[in-house]
Amino acid sequence: MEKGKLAWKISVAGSEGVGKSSLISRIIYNTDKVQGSHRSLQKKTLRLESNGGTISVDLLLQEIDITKNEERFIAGSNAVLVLTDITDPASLASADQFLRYLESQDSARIVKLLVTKLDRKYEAKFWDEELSQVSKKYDVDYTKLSSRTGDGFEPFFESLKQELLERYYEGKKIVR
Ligand SMILES: Nc1nc2c(ncn2[C@@H]2O[C@H](COP(=O)(O)OP(=O)(O)O)[C@@H](O)[C@H]2O)c(=O)[nH]1
Ligand SMILES: [Mg+2]
Repeated sequence: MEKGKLAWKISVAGSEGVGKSSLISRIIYNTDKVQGSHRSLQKKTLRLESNGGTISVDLLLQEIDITKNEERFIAGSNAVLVLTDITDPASLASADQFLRYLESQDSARIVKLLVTKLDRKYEAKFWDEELSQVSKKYDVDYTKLSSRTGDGFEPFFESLKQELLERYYEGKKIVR
């Protein structure tokens, strides 16, 4: 039986308008209606089943505008979600630059590329060809989702939680 209280910091990064606030609302409130302010740290408490016990984890979510020199705030993040808006090619260029910056940091944190506004796929300015190039270049997975409709969100969030949990156990060197 496992007990304990953990806190994982998750940075949601991207250029302005990519959907950072909407994704945080989807994670916390299961809606895309934005409730927090830009720089506030928002919290969601999760109860995760693991090793036959339950662990309580506080997710601390913070928004980072990568075009406004806010990179330093990613310090201490367990995961960084880099967002790019499927309708905005400039946001992919910004994401690419930011992924290069993260790579140069050589940290053990989880990094994911998230392609937002999937509900607007008919207005897409890039698709798998461009995305897989970026994904290969920085060795990060990408997921397409919509914070508006929730499409693609649940499987992504489930696997992120599992990966965070695995990193936690690796860190603690607990053999499973
Ligand atoms: N259609 C659609 N619009 C979205 C989605 N996510 C965000 N938006 C819209 O994009 C705009 C910017 O979103 P916001 O979350 O404030 O972006 P931020 O500047 O990165 O925090 C707002 O008008 C949102 O309603 C989505 O999944 N689908
Ligand atoms: Mg915002």
